[in-house]
Amino acid sequence: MMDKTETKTAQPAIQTPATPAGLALIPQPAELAVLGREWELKSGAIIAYADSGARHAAERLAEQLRPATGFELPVRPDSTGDIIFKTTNDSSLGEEGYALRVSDHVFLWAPGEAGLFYGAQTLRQLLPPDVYSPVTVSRTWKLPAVEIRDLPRFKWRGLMLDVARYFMPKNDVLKFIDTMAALKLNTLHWHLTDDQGWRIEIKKYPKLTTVGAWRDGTVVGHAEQYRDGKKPLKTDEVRHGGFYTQDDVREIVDYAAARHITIVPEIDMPGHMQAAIAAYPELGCMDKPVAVRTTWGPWNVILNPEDSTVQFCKDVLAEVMDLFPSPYIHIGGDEAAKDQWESNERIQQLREERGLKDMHEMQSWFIRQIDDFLVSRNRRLVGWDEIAEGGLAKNAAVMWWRATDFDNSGTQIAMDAAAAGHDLIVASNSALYFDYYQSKNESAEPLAIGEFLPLETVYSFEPVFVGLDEKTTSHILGVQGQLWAEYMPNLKHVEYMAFPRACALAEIAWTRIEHKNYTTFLERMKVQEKRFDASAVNHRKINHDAALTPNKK
Ligand code: TNX
Repeated sequence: MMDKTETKTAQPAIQTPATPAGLALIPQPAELAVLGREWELKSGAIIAYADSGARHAAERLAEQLRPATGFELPVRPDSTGDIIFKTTNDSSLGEEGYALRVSDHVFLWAPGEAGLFYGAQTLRQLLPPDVYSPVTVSRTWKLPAVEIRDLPRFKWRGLMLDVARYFMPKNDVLKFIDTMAALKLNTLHWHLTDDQGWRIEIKKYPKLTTVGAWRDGTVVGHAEQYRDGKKPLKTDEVRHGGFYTQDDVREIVDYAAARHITIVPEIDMPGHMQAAIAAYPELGCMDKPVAVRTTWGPWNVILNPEDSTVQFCKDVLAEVMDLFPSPYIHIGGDEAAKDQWESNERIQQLREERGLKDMHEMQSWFIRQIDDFLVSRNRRLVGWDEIAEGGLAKNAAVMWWRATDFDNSGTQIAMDAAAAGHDLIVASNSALYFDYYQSKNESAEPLAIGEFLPLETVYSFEPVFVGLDEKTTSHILGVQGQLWAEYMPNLKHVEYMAFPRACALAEIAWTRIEHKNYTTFLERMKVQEKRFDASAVNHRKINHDAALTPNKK
């Protein structure tokens, strides 16, 4: 029963989904047929893997099902069992696709381990939401008999997590990874450094963490009220900080990899570097030392562009590359104000020596040094879209945050980048900035950076928007939601801002446009909210009575 015939006969029966009642899959799969029966997971169930390539996925599912069911669920190398995993060479499923048939047993097949893992995540969603509970729930575990064939639309399905503004303990990061993986997201862009804190141990520069990981206080309330000297800055004077040791990083990277999540580390440069300059003042442009920053917002402190500073960045990145196998290394490049360069005689002299026209060219020069270094180590640079003007290696990727689908104002950035050979990750601040308010009624929400980004705006965002030419479209790797954490002091708060909007993101990233539907999404979210409750993931409750009235929540 486990031969190729089964794989083949599964295919023709399947129709495209209209989200049959009771199935609450997020993201919605490509093809789905409900067979009208039920299957029960019983305490004696055996999980089998038919070949060694299917072993990890089988073990991971057993591990995910044990806590809530309390079942032993032995995992065996076998081609028969109650839940059977098998790798196949069905290339129509792509690198990450899978097929799942639940009939008198569960059969899950895929060309690769990622697909088997995603199939197992779908299987979990077919079970009652209690299956996400970390403690045993005594009940029956029935699921509908179905046939599913599924594969993602985009290969970059990301969330950016900012742990520089507030340190997030290791176990919280692991929990966040679990929540992402259950939604078939596969990229965690980890913003590890910024003006307010340096969060990764670098052996060659110990002061980055002994000094740079700690700040003496945090601005009280909204930073905007102090901007331009409106009021004297008030901080809570509570020391805040923390960092990941290299062992912590390895553990987190492995944990993510086991869940098919690539962690893309970001070391932001040449701006957003005040924490490093606090640790090593010689990296900066000022005569006086600075402290790790205690407030938020764009800022003018910047690295100097000396060769020695470029070398520092390379040394840091060399250690980063030893820890992160990601093909992409993010070097920031955003919001680097040039006033400290403009007003500095030594830097003006450097600019002339290097034959550069202005300080924008100086920034490009800086980023290009780093690009060459990453390329020499077989990695690809990725940076915020400010880097796009700088003549980078063709395979550098651009994180396109100024993407706006409503007025095309950011379109040129993407077209120019694609014309220069760069891939794009759509990280639009008009649709994918999850640090923005979830309600127009700001006083009913926890303090946020500003703006308004309701769930429906996220859901209806189309990353391949009207106005992009074919070449640009072909360069879009995928999409990413941003969790800038200025106003998110802990995981609970990060989760509140992330969910449910990251569920909408998962559907943009995975589901084909013709299968997206906001009405059924909201229905499915009713069950997803129960899954979040069962796994103690904080989330902003959807007001289901008002949810279909746009922008009135
Ligand atoms: C801009 S968009 C930033 C971040 C802030 C964010 C807040 C970008 C590349 N940089 O430094 O945290 O706005 O929304």
